[in-house]
Amino acid sequence: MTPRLVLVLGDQLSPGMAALKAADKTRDVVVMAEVRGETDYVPHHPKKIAFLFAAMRKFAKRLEGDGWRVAYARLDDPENAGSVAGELLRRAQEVGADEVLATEPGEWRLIQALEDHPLTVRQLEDDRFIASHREFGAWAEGRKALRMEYFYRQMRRKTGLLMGGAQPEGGQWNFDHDNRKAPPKGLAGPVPPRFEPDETVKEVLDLVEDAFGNNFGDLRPFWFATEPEQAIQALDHFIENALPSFGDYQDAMVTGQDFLFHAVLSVYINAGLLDPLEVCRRAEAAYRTGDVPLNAAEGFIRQIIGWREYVRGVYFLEGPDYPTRNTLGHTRKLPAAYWGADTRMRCLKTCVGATRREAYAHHIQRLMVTGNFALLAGVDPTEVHEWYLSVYADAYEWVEAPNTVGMSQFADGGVIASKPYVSSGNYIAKMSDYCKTCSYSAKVKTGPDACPFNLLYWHFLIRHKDRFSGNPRMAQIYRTWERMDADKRETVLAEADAFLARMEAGDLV
Ligand code: FAD
Ligand code: DLZ
Ligand code: SF4
Repeated sequence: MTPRLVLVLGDQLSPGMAALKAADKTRDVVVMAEVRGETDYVPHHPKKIAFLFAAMRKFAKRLEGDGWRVAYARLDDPENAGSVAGELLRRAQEVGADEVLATEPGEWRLIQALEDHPLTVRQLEDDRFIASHREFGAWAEGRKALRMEYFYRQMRRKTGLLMGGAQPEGGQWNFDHDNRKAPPKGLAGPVPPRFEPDETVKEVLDLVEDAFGNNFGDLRPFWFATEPEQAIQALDHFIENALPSFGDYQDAMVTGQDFLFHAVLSVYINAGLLDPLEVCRRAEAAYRTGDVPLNAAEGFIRQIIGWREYVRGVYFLEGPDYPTRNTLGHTRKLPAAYWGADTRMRCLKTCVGATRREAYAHHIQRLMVTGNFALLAGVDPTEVHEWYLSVYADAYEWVEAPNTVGMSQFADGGVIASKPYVSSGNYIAKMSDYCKTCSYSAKVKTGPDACPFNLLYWHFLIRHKDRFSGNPRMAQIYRTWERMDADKRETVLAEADAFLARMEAGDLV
């Protein structure tokens, strides 16, 4: 029988992928490829590229050990066709195939490339998720607003996670009010396990250093897990050492603590090294044995079966134009500080520094520091989107775009967020220790020492007054503005304009 090709992408490293399940190892040939088309569509962090290449090479070896024929292209293979579509064509000619089995990619760009491909490509739904496209579509159908909380409850019922019969464990669906504590002095979390590079990883590190050494981000030290057994070790370590405090300090930000009590597992879950449901079952088991409090287990499980599934549903429901939306009409260029240029804003400097070192920042750093600042400053959301897609090791468009374009930049006009996630310096001062060493002051509202977040907060709200003043959840904020002295209001807006002008001129701000 004519062989078929079985496409396995860099973030499809699970043995149970739909395309592999549908294929026949005695007949078909698996195609995997390190290609410029994927490494260069945005300038990915070198750690992200190294992680994927190393994990891909190890996955390919396992498939071979399992009896599959694998046609694997390394980045420096002279015959490398340079793109996923090109590699499929090349391999089809090599083995005489004219049909491809693929698992649907997590990005419209690639879905389109497979649809337009000259070979016949069957794209099978990626069933590593709890909700199928059809299920999410049915849930969304006819709803005025797609609020995560209601979808999450459906996922709890479906999976049975933290359920006591038909009722949620502890009598409540959501324990968020017990979470989000401000960090006490000296708060420190456990460090995730670090995996020493083996020969495969070392070889990839050298390649990535040569080929992507100029990309933003530190390649070394490289310590990510690159195979499932290591990722399981990272999961066990998290559940034992960090999960018990996960809920309490989920929103805290502490200098020198890049990870606090976060899982640092998205990089593995999104590439297929860990199964999301299995991760949740282990967290639930730790709650049932009394090792983890309910607010922590529930908070963590909600992120995975709630937020993660929900943002994916939105990405596919909204369609290919979603990442380019710009409802607020923002056009400013992304400030150079996002690529490591010096800034006096300690919070921004710290979060970009962690991003550069680790290809990681936790949710509140992404949302309330880098995201918040870009939104307040009116940065073009497409530039913001491309930055997040580049710099984080866990970033693929299906999960990154709804979080950035939707949740963080409100560029989708409120599909995901019911109001924009903006705050003045107060929030960062409360939830972090960054302001203590900043050359601005979060307590100061105007003048040379005023925290830029304080100035830009009002600037944003006034720029978009027509859109937001009618939002019942924001009415109180606008009333506060109206009560402010007229001279002060004028000063705030003039100083915000001056700050933005200095930033655009490349001054140190
Ligand atoms: P934890 O905080 O420990 O959470 C546990 C798990 O829950 C994560 O591993 C992840 O699988 C899941 N999760 C938590 N929040 C979300 C969320 N909002 N959306 C989807 N899954 C979630 N997450 C990505 O996986 N890839 C991205 O490219 C990405 N881009 C983001 C961009 C912005 C602007 C924002 C605000 C958030 C983004 N997130 C993204 C969501 C979140 O910040 C990361 O999932 C989280 O920081 C990963 O670190 P962790 O594993 O330590 O997560
Ligand atoms: C992110 C990425 C990178 C940097 N490189 C590759 C690659 O060389 N080969 C590959 O198959 N996949 C890579 N990926 C992951 C893809 O970009 C990802 O599959 C799509 O963005 C869809 O999620
Ligand atoms: Fe950031 Fe403002 Fe605090 Fe400085 S004072 S760290 S700019 S929030």
